[in-house]
Amino acid sequence: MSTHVRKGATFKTGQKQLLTMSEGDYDYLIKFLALGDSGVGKTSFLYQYTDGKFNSKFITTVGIDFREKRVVYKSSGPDGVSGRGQRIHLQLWDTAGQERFRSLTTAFFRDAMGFLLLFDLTNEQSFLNVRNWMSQLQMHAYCENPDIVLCGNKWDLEDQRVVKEEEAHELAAKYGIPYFETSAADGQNVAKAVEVLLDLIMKRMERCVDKSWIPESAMQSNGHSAKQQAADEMGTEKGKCSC
Ligand SMILES: Nc1nc2c(ncn2[C@@H]2O[C@H](COP(=O)(O)OP(=O)(O)OP(=O)(O)O)[C@@H](O)[C@H]2O)c(=O)[nH]1
Ligand SMILES: [Mg+2]
Repeated sequence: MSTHVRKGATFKTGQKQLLTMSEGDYDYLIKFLALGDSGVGKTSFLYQYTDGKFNSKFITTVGIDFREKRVVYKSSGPDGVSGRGQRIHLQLWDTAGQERFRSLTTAFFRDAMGFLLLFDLTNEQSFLNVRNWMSQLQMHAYCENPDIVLCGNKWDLEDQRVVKEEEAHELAAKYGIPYFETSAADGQNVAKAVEVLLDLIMKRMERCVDKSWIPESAMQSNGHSAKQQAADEMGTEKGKCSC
């Protein structure tokens, strides 16, 4: 049985669309969102990922912004062999870390499929606040256990580092999420963190579709496949996504 629904299917949360398999020149549109305290490097991280550039000047984000990038995702099958590449259009939402924008930025959490949660390795408070950001995610994301990658950023500032690698790994393990030490300045692990998040999303999607257990032959009613319908229904109520 194929693990992919056909183009045109959507995964929704309420009325919002998280992921679209489009008829355009890409197969999937996927929305990620970067969050974390002000100054941890969210804007710099995304700028490094999309443009391979870094700006040392701090221009705080006002409200919300986004960047885009096209990538090709190759899933590996059960035998470890890569399948056909999927063309992914990544929409990367960049939120303001400042408290005064909180109600605006959390309103965008529901629209995102995956999250890059950043803290600053040179700032203890930003690490302590990871717990608060996790609670915010549980409250406002499309389900209670969304896919998240934790990033300890500013890895290049070795002499100013105050957060130990082990304690960051422990915290990530407690939440059951991957952890990477990143640098928006030199690019260390930036692409890797995004790739791992994308992999989690694609695997979640395949599990969601597989869960409908509907054979291809039973599809195609009224222009909508039963499998697609099942996929649409997966995320319609917050917290109900079991995949
Ligand atoms: N050395 C170093 N500096 C960094 C790194 N990432 C960000 N910075 C610097 O840290 C400052 C804040 O970075 P931003 O990317 O603007 O932080 P932000 O998280 O987007 O902040 P808000 O928009 O206020 O939420 C800037 O001066 C960046 O140049 C990094 O990995 N290494
Ligand atoms: Mg910013």
